[in-house]
Amino acid sequence: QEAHAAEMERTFIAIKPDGVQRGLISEIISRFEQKGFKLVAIKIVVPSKDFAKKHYHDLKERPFFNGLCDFLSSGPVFAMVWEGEGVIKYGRKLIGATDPQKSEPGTIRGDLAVVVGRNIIHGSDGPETAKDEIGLWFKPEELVSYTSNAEKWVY
Ligand code: RTP
Repeated sequence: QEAHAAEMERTFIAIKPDGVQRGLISEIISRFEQKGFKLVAIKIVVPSKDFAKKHYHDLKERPFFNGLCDFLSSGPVFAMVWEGEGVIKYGRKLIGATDPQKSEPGTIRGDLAVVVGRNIIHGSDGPETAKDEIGLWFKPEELVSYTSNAEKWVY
């Protein structure tokens, strides 16, 4: 009840090209929506390779970096910002472990993916990356502040 939109936590969630091509957009939105999180921004875009490199800059020393950036820029990515209490950490929980072989059943990757290179979804791993990633993918005016009808019952 004391939760107000202005002070609510936000995270960046993206359905990667494999998730989009496999028709998993609505399934993934449902899981966040049903939990009680609020969708405040969306866009579907094919990122350039340079943009993908910016998004994954933390991983630039890793052997899979180039292939990962090629893959992210290979087709449409469904980018979202979700808002809610604890959404950064709990969003990662909904997503499941990076390697779908290790993700628990009930998680998005556990239920819907098989291999690490095609793990269908990305979620910010902390408050700093959430802020950076939201800023990279969205302009401030693309984020919508509103009171959802659900939230007076969620909080
Ligand atoms: P994400 O950033 O996509 O949410 O994934 P994450 O935090 O769970 O995992 P991270 O370690 O940041 O890796 C980013 C993405 O790189 C791909 N990856 N491939 N051994 C491999 O081939 C390998 N390891 C990681 C995955 O797509 C992972 O989501």
